[in-house]
Amino acid sequence: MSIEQFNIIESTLREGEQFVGANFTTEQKVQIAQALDKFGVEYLELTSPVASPQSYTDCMTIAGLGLQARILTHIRCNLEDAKAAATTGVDGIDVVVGTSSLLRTFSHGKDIPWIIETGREVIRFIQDKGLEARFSTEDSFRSEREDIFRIYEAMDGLGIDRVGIADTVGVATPLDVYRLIKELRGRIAADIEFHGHNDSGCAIANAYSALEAGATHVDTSVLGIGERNGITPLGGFIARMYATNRNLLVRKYDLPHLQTIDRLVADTVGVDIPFSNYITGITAFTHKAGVHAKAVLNNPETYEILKPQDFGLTRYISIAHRLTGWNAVAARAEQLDLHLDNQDLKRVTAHLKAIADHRHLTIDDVDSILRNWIPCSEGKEEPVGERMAS
Ligand code: HCA
Ligand code: CU
Repeated sequence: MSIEQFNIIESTLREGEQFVGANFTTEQKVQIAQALDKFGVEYLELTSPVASPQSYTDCMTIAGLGLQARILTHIRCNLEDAKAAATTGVDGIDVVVGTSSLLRTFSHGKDIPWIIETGREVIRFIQDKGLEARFSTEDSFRSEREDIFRIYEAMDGLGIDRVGIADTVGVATPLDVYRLIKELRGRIAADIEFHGHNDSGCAIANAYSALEAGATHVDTSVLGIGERNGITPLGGFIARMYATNRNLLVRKYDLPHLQTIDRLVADTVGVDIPFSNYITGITAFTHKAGVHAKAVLNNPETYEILKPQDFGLTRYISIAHRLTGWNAVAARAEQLDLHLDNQDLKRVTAHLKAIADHRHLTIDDVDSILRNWIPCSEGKEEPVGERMAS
């Protein structure tokens, strides 16, 4: 399957609820689900209905909204959990079990034959209910390869819809992900999902690598929220796919809606959108150095792989600093409808740089200096420079 067939499994309402600041009310969950559905993600994953009474009713509420996205819930490898999940009206059930020796020893205490036998029972139950079934091995990258292949092959033998590879602790590199998924792709027929944590900063690259190796589904959450520092962020993943092929890979999503979604989730969980956030961070489309500013003014593609207007955003060229250049200052003068010739623009730029070496300069300072600049042509001989602000 080619990379453009990928699906997003948006897990803000499951993994994201495991973020320390997340305590969603039903109304907030509905709002987030609707916003993500408007954006166009293919799936929404919800917290297990057995987590709490509200979690159960929230699954029913969201499954009953009539959204375009398919609704999944996430359970342990356990028939009782599956029975509860099957009564909520969701379209599918994601089953997860720890397969690393650490988790087998210190979490559930079960061995691989137990996992396969119980997994089969749970998946058959889900299939009998006519629901989409997925089976995932938690901490896949610290599990024995042969163990997880045995598990996936057993599940594939049941005709399961999808299996999941989870980098639960964010330890994998893009090459690790590529190799594991490539090998799995050669062994099974089911779709393959990738879920990657971001502890070492590889979550987006790993998700991309998973798709290159033949994965079909990628888990994301808004702003990447989740356990610890979270998982592949929706916006960053979209930026990655856009940068690869904007027309082929992200046209299916409502890109300008991303800023509303990031803002909504940031406000809901009580954090700011980081300045460095993909696409929606305050500096994502800000250019500073004179050399950059000049080139971007001539052709934005020189320093932008993402077009801000595709996301309903605008670029900003910062000029109030010592690295400024006269082309950027010229653009500002034009915005202010001031007519200064190149010689004046160069002089005023030199003046701005000299000031910025001594004190903090603001855009208001720059505007005022530009407005009060006495053009050379008005002066008698040599540069007259800045007029006293009245
Ligand atoms: C969890 C762990 C999980 C599961 C991922 C998956 C992980 O249950 O909190 O179901 O594929 O990171 O392993 O989020
Ligand atoms: Cu996770």
